[in-house]
Amino acid sequence: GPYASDPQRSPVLKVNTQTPFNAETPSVLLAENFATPNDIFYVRNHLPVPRVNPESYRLEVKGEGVKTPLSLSLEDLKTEFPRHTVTATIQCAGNRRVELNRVKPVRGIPWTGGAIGTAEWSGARLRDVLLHAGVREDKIEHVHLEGLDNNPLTGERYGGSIPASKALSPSGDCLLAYEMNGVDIPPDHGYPVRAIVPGVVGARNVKWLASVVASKDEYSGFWQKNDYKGFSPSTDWNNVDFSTAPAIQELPVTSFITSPADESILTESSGETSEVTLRGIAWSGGGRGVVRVDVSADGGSSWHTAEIIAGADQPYNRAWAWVLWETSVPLPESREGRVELVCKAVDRSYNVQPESTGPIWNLRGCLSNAWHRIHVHIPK
Ligand code: MTE
Ligand code: MO
Repeated sequence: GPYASDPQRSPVLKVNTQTPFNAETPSVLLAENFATPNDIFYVRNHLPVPRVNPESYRLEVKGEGVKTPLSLSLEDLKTEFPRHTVTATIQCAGNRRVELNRVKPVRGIPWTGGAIGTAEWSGARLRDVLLHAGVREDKIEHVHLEGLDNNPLTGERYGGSIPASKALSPSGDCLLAYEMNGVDIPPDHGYPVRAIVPGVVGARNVKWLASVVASKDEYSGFWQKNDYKGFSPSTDWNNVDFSTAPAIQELPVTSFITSPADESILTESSGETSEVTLRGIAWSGGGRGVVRVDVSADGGSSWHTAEIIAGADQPYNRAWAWVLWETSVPLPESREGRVELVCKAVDRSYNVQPESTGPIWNLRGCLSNAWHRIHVHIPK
């Protein structure tokens, strides 16, 4: 079948679907490393993985918005443009979808919290390549990014677009990346070239990149126009009109407790029953960066500010990567039984996470960023 040439994967990944392959990083492993190891980085594929010959690979740079269309080999991309490295977090729009599903059913892969990861990406700047093609900066509004993967039945390719201002901004840090954490990008993550659009939803970080098109118009494909959008909790599948909402680009602030694991039992012997040590991740889109993470062991009556243990020193408005955080919290006096632990983050614009999932419920289960709540059990 069309999936026969999909690559081997790590057994550590938590698989949601095999064909296409969709799997997340077990959330207890997320905060173990600042850069997520490639083999346990979540995979979100809509289609079979295209196997690309690096010798014959070409990236087409074209569209009404460029004076000189380019057809670049992998070698051209590596040798004709300065190599630029960016540490960026990528998150799927549907990460934490299961929490919305508890309110009311939503459509989509039931990601828990592991459809997010951070890597050091290296490649040519998208801006440099567009300038080399003689981009007409004042004539374009969008840059289309289209992949080589296509639907075996219809031939439709995966693609999306980003605002031209993001693609062209020197501080936007968009890449045509050929390396992930210092090695060739693995087949599942877009070999040989993928777009990295820091601070922007995973869906626009197009893998197995075939073309870059400078245009007046937004990309017209399904995943740009009829998916990856947010709606009111009152919008359902009978009344939804996808043309009324803008495509998701920058993601909202989020945080997640990665340890202890949800529903775990704290033990007397490890000294965990008077206080508990929490660890996790926090991130915001648009390069806004996380300035604070608060944790509560009493449902949000009192808060403890966590220590940012990695990622605190990122540049203003270019904080593309997550932070890792840790803190110890005293457990409540009457602490037998089940205790709720909560975290919430604040980003550089002082945006906060919503307290609950109800008011942010949407039919497609995107943008799930409420306070993260877990439960631990304390034996009598
Ligand atoms: N690019 C192509 N060509 N095909 C895809 O299916 N999935 C997108 C994006 N880029 C996709 C793609 C989505 S929805 C996400 S969340 C990210 O890739 C996931 O990137 P990863 O698999 O490297 O984690
Ligand atoms: Mo995604």
